[in-house]
Amino acid sequence: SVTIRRVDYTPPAFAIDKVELEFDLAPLTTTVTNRMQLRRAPGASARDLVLHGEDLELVRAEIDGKPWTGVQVSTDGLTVSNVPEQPFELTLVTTNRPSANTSLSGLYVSNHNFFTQCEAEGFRRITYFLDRPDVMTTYTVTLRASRADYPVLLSNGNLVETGELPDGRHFARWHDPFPKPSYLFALVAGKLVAREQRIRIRSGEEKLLQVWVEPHDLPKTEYAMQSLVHSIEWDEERFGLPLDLERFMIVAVGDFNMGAMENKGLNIFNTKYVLADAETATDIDFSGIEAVVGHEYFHNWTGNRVTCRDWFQLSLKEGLTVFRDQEFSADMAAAGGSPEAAAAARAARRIDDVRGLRQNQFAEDAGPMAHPVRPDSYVEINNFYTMTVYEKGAEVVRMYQTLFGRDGFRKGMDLYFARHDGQAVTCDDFRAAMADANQRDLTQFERWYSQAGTPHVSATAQYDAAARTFDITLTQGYGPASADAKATQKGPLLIPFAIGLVGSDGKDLPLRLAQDGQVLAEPQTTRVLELTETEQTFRFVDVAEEPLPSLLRNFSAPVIVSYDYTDAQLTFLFAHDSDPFNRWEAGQRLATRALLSLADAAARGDALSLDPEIVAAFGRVLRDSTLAPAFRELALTLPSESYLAEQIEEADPAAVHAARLFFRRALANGLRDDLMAAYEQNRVEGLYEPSAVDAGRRGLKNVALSYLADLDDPDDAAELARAQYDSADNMTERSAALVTLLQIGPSAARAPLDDFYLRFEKEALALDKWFGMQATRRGAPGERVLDDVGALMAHPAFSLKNPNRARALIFQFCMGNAAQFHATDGSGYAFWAEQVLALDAINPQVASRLARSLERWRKFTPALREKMRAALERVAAGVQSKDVREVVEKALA
Ligand code: B3K
Ligand code: ZN
Repeated sequence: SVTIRRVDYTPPAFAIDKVELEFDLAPLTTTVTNRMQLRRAPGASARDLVLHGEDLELVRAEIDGKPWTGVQVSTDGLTVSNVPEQPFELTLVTTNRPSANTSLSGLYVSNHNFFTQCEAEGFRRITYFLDRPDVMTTYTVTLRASRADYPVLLSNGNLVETGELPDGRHFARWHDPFPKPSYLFALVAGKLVAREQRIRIRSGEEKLLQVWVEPHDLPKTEYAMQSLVHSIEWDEERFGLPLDLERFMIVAVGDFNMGAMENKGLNIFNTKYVLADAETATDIDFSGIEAVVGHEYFHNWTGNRVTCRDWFQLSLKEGLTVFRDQEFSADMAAAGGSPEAAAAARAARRIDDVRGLRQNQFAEDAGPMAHPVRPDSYVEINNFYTMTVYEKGAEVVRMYQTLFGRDGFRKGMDLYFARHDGQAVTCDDFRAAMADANQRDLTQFERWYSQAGTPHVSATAQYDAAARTFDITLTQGYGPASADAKATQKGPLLIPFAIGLVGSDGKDLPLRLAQDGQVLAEPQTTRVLELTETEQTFRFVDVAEEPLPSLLRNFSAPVIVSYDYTDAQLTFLFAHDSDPFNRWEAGQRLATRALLSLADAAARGDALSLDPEIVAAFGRVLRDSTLAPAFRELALTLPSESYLAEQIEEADPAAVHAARLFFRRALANGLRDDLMAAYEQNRVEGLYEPSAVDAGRRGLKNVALSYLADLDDPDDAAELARAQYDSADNMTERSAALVTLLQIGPSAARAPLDDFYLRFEKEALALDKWFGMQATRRGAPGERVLDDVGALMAHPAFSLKNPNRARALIFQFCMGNAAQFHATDGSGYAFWAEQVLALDAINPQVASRLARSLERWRKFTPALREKMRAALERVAAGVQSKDVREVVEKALA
């Protein structure tokens, strides 16, 4: 397979002044007529024009209206030889086969309707083109199809003409006035209906918003529409960025490879991120919709108006847009509450985001697929839509805001748009805008883009009572990494390191840094230190008592911090730290340390025990009614088994599972009454609302229920869960009750599981939950959940072709049920290999995601490792796609 390298970038040899596309849509064979106005790029002299194309049938080629015979078709494109010196018109007629397209890339059919997905390189499956993001042009698109079968015909931009054609066909013509790269092209055709809303933006212009779905789903579109309206308002308010088209459309599709796609003016969404009502969607689903609607909408500026020069720059749009959606979600959660409630809601969002980053991105960064935020090479670009590019990329963007403040960040954004609107640019251009707008040299900051691996910062402290000084020494470096990742690690990073000093009364001490020289009018209680050297000491002066440092507040940089806290110190911070993130973090450190030593004991076969002080510390937070329920829920949620395994040199998933279960039981037995009280006090009465406050209460209540189910005697919990299931008027309560019953045991869950199925038989997204909760069920000792998964694969409602369904059952088992997946007999790995190969033949992008669940195989005990290697080798021997091949070859290398 061919490796594409960033250093090999060359500008395109041709420019496309405009393009007109005509589609004669039919499921078996669709004909595309593509008329491009081409010219040589300045300074370019190539005789031949080389276009990308895949799985296309060329019918005809013309230049300036005359047949052109100098064309050569290959498996990945078309070469047009000896094209004219002067600008010319190239017409290409091709056909493709939408209903046979199971890859869901390019033009495909889902439930009898047509959809497209072009990012990253799907447009070349629609027509021959310069399918690269730095070729931007304006599109006029004519869609022709049977009116009866495809009454709705949509594409990017503005609708300019519609009309009738012979034989029951009709057409619609769309024009997008904004030049765009081909990956942002989209069309949709079919039997769809729209929820519509008109809004007036700040300029006074009126805009039409539409959310298109299948007719029976129309009642489930209210929240998506509301989220879109909020997104538009927020981007004008926070960044001064208006909606630039007359209309903005969202379309939902049931078969989709990922979450959603930001096609200009015509976002296409996985139904999962559009459809919701109280009965079928959980609080988490609602907040996912808000985040993804926001994310795709925000791409309109960060991605579409300013796009990427090449795919190595992907984080330019993705890291920035994730950061924007995180800020949007935090602002939405905080809206309307008291300052304290707002701060708590914000903190809960931050904790959630960081937990995801640490659990998944840190593991990626330590494994064989580790790559910098701006990768240096790839075989298949679709494999690089990663946690590193997205989530670590978002942290990198967040660091500019941490360094320069909100206003400084906004200045940088304004300059970025002033310089680059309408262009395809690089991560360096973004960094330069931030640097220039804030008059800062950000040369060193570049390393955040080019170095792979998670930085480690270790801290040591020294208090001098006589001199009243407190010295904190920070040392940065990297942990173990692959040779490729190591090769990128060239020097120290600029790390914004937020710190507070906590006094013996639990309150923050005022901070004065020695190098400041003068007393600040308002002494700060959190200070962002700028760590730039490998080792650096910062001195605080006038420190009245020996403080406890609160390190990396609000997770000010995506690093791992080590400091030699005692359990008592962590317990103190868990009870007092004014920074809610670090308050949560202290609990996580305390739990992680205990869990790792429990896992160690379990692996050795020793008896397990947990210090009652730790249970008591969690009890205090659980009972503290001054803390937001959402925060308490997060504080009570232990690090996942996969996160814990990642902290161990040679992980034994069974031991980790036993440790976590032991810890949960200790909390349940020790805090039974408090958990009961939390359950009772956080019932939410009245009409269901997916607000952050109500969701927080339900979350705490359901986490309490789940602990109660781990009591030695779970009968009370079972009764509560059954009652909750029966009386639930919303999916959050109903699914939490059912998951708890499954945790107690399959027999407790049998009846409600059947009820759930019958109730939601026709609701695809709810049925995904039904599959998912069975795949992630804990399983009694010696029980094989895989047997259930196998049986569910044969269920008439299961289909490997539908990505959501495959993810619900197969991915959930392989990625969300560590103890069962890593069964010592290797059955989980054999199942994985079989499913990766089966999916590979249908949909390489989906297969490749699943393939990644074995990439950390070297981290496990020798016995498991060998079985994993065998499974990887089996896939390597049978793989078809370069997507999966890249993943397994890198894993085995
Ligand atoms: N930009 C798309 C992702 C496309 C993935 C292609 N394999 C969605 C998003 O990040 O908003
Ligand atoms: Zn995105």
